[in-house]
Amino acid sequence: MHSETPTACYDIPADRPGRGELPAEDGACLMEARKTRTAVVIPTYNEKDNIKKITAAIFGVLPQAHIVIVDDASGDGTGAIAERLKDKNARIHVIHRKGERGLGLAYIDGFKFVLEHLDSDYIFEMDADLSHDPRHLPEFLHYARDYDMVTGSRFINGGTVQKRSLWRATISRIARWSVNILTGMELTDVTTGFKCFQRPLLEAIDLDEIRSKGYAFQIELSRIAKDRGSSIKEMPIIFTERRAGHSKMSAQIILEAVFLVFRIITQKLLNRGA
Ligand SMILES: Nc1nc2c(ncn2[C@@H]2O[C@H](COP(=O)(O)OP(=O)(O)OP(=O)(O)O)[C@@H](O)[C@H]2O)c(=O)[nH]1
Ligand SMILES: [Mg+2]
Repeated sequence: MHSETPTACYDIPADRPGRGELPAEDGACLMEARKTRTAVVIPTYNEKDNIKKITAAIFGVLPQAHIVIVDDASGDGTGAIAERLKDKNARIHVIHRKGERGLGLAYIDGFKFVLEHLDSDYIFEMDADLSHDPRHLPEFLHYARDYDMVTGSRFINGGTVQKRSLWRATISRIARWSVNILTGMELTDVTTGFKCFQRPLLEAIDLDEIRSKGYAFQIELSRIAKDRGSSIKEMPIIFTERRAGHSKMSAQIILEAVFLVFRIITQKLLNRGA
């Protein structure tokens, strides 16, 4: 369910230029966001320099939120730091995953934890590396009242990518074009990991059916939401390249995304033929 009529302070003019400032300063919207029951799921793998900063920044905006850190046995001690943060704040929860590592697998465990143990009406996914600015959270929540899924886009009007290297920008552009052309997703930012879901959407999805383990998870989840006829809102975000820690991007992760695209195409053709 969604209404096209702007309802409050975060409505963004279509011609808004790439902006350097964030809108979370709006007191009324911030107060509104702070009344929501919200959980933020953060997957971590070797994020020792970021995990404390990102949790503090989230609580700075939404003190009532629950934060679920899903760590994949990081070798740099991220899991132990997360445990210490949890001891100081009952709203922090930590899942220590063992066995096969993967961003998608971590998100699935994080979502299941929220659905099982927390009463959150809105559930976010967000990176730990400070690329996603928590000051966007109230704006997501504003839209999430009306849309099943709100997804942050770096590439629509008003969105920006700061400090991106040329090769990352090129890979990202090729990925975006091919996924959209080949699968008909019609999203400007198919691989974004900054999203907010209404609880009923995640409850309705069979999370165990998601097969992507790496970044392809983002594409697969958006695809599932779209196939279900969910209402989706893309919202501009300011994305800043990570300053600390290392990227986990690998050839294997890119290949998985390529195979997912072909899986979606095959499925579409089979459905057409049936
Ligand atoms: N639990 C878990 N988290 C992961 C895994 N791979 C990546 N992450 C986390 O997923 C988020 C996104 O990963 P990044 O490495 O930042 O990916 P990226 O944004 O494409 O790459 P950067 O250019 O380094 O920012 C971060 O919070 C990572 O710590 C994994 O295998 N397991
Ligand atoms: Mg990152």
